[in-house]
Amino acid sequence: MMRLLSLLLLVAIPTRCVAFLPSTSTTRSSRPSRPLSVKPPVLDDVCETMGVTLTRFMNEVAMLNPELKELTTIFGAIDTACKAISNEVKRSQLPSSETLGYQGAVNAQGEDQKKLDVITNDLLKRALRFTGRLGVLASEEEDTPVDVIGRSTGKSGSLEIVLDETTDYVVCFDPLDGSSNVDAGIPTGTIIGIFEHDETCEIDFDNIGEDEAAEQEARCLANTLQPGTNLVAAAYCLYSSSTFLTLTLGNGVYMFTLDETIGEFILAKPNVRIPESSSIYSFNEANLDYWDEPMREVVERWREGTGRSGVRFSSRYIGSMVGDVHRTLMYGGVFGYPGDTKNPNGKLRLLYEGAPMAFIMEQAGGLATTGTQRVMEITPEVVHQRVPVIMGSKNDVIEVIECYKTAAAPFSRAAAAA
Ligand code: AFP
Repeated sequence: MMRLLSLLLLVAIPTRCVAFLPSTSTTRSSRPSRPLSVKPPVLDDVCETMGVTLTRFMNEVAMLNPELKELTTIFGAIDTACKAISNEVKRSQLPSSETLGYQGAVNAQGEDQKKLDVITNDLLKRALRFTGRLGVLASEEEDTPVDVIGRSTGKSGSLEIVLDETTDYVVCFDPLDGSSNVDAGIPTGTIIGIFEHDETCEIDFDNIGEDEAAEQEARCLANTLQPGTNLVAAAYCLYSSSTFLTLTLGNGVYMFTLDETIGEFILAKPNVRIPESSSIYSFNEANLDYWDEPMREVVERWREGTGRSGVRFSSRYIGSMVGDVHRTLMYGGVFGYPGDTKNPNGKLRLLYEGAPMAFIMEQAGGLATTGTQRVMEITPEVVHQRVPVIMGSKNDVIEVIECYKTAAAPFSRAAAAA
C-alpha cells in the first residue's frame, strides 16, 4: 500500500519544476576557460509542489537549460552513490559486517582511514568515473586530484592525465564526513562540490616534452583549485534517521528524502530558507580557550544571553559537519570550526567541506565566513587546504563578523598564528 501511495504521488507531479533565466554560459565550444555562474532561476508556482523525484527534477532542469544536460548525468551518479553509501553505512552495524573499524592506513591528511572511508571513496569515484562527464576529481581520501580516465600512478604529484572531449566538470568530495564516529552510529554525510572544467586543459603527451607535459599536468590539476564562487553546484547526502540529499545549482536549496519503498529521492523541501536569527550554536567548545579572541567573545556573550539578540543560546554539536549543518539549515543556528592558536585555519577543508557547504548555506539565505573573509571567495592554494568556518543564520553570523572587525586590536590571523 505504501508503495502504491508513493507511486501515485510520483505520477501526480507537475510538469515544470525549475526554470533558469536564459544563461550566458555555456556551450562547450563557446565557454570561456573560467566558469561563469549559473544565472538565478525563475521559479514556477509548481516548483513549490513536493513529490518530485531527483531524476525528474534534474530532467526538468536539463529540459529548460540544455547547457546543463551533462550536470544531470553527474547528479544521476550522485543519486546512485548516495543510495549505495547509505546502504553500506546501515549494514556496517550488523554483527556479520566487516566494514567498521580502521583500514590500517592513513590518508593524505595523516588521518587514520576507516574501512568505510575507503569503501565509500571507491564507490563515489566509480559512480562518477562512468558518467564520462568528468575531467578531474579530488577527494579527501586521495593524495592529489585524480583524473577519471587515466590512472593514478599512486605517487603523489605524478598522475597520468588524459582528458577527453566530454570532460566537462571537476568534482571535489568528502565521501564520508564524520566517519571517525561512524562505528557508534552517529550521522555521517557525503559533501560534494562541482566546478566547470577548464577547457584549455588538453595534454598532447605524444607531441610535447616531459617538462612541458609536467607543466600542463600541473595546470590541469589546478582545475580543482577554484574559489567557491566558481561552483556550479554543491550537494550533501546525510545518512541519518532518513537519507537526505540536499543540493543547490546556484538557484536556491532543494532537499530530497530517500523513499526506501521505491528507492527514489523525493523532493521534500523546495526552496529551503534558514531562519535569519537563532539561539543555537554548534562548535567544539572544548577548543574555546584556543579560539580567535573575537570568536570566543561572541560565544561567551551568546552563552550568557548578552549578545545582540539578548537571548541565551543553547549548544548542539554532533561533531559531524553534515549533520550539524543540516540541523542548522532546518532550525537556524551557527555552526563553526574557527581558527585557533594550534590550528589557525581550523580543521575543515576548503574545497570539499567549507566551500560547498558555504554555497548551500548562502543559497538558503545564510552566511559563511572565516570571521574576516567570505568562505566562498577564497582561492585554495593546495587541494587539502583548511579553512576556518563560521556559517548559519544571517544575523548571528553578521554579529561574528562585526566582532572580528571591532576587536580591540584589529584582528589579524597572521598575528594570531605567530
Ligand atoms: P571525521 O570525518 O574525521 O570524523 O571529521 C569530521 C569533521 O571533519 C567534521 O565533520 C566535523 O565538524 C569536525 O571534523 C569535528 O571535529 P572535532 O572532532 O575536532 O570536533
